Amino acid sequence: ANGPALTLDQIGSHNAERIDALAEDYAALDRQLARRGVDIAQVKSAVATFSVAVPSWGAGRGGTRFAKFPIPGEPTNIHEKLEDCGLIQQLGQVTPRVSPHFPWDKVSDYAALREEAANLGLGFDAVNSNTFQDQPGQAHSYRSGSLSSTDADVRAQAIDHNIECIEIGRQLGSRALTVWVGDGTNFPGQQHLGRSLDRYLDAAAQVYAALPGDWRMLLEHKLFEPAFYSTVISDWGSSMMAAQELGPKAMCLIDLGHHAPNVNIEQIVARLHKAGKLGGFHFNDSKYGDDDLDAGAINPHQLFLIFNELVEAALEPRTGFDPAYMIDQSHNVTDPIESMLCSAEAIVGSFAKALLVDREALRAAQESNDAIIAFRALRRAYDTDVAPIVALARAEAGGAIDPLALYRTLGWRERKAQERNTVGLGAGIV
Ligand code: LRH
Ligand code: MN
Ligand code: MN
Repeated sequence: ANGPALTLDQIGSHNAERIDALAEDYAALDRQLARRGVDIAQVKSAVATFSVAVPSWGAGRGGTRFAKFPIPGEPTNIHEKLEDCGLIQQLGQVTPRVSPHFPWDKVSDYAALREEAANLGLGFDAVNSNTFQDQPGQAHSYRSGSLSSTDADVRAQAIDHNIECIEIGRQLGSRALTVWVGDGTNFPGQQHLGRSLDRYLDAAAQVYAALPGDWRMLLEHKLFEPAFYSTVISDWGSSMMAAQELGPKAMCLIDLGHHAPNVNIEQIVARLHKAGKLGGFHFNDSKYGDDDLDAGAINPHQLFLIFNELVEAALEPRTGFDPAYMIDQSHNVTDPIESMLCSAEAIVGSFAKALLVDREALRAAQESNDAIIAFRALRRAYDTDVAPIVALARAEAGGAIDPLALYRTLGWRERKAQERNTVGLGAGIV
């Protein structure tokens, strides 16, 4: 079996060259934060406990409806994807789990796959089902929907697939099923808006019934694409309604790109938390739609505000508050390993910044309706460069002080280009 890609020596000598400068920056930040009444060590230990899962599908180069431009050495199957994710984890030490997608990641022996991942230092996060595409040899088409189809045989096939995903996830040590359906319409009148939701709820309840006791079912809403007039689970309202109807194990998952432009996502976080239904995230960023750009690349302030709500939520936890953090991105122009390293850093950095908010000052300003001081409490935290905290936490966990720089010295893609099959050209999201 393949073991870790990097030797401890490689990381050790990389860090040795950088640790003195990092220690200086950390000490300066320590003094600055101490003046603000913040204990840097506490922030660093909270950062050290944070993790976010990477998507198996994000390890390959993404594409659009128009084209995909593969790179030499990109992974072509789950084994190679795990290898790349293992390297990301070794370098960054914040992404110890992979979220798989089925049937894309289908293999014949899942116990062996779990072991293969473990040898690379990885576990598995939520399993994602796929009833938004037809697969070769499939009995019924999803062209008119899946869990909400008007055809009972199609619904049964979609239910079976989700139950099969749970079964696979069980073998992989996963504890959540993420369900996103592409179901919806392109024309007013195409489907009965109420009845399609009823059919979805009925079918989803059959999937829910197959969940093991300690599992969660994460419902992912999305307002458009591939359906461009209406989708069945279009927004957090429909998602929450469905989660409430299904039961306590059903929770809502927020994919940041699945909203109309300028929607206040941080408020959605607060609302779902209030209802005890905040299940998890697919982190990414977007400018126009479900762009699947790298987390924090377009609107890092929004990412910070979302983490600010998560820190608030943790201070007033509801039953079952334990959101699943996952990345969901499409890397069309970058090396996916580099994108995921940088995105994970942006995500954990936003968390670190949210921890710096002076909550007492914020609360007092909120209570006295002092808008500018309330905003300043947030802005001060957002403006702080937390890189030394994140880098030191990473180095102490065994990762690289500058993961991207170390990755660039490895010649990883060049080596993999010799070993791996070439990816075919063509359109497609993965
Ligand atoms: C849908 C989505 C969903 C899918 C993934 C490939 O847009 O965000 O999470 O499973 O993309
Ligand atoms: Mn998603
Ligand atoms: Mn999406």
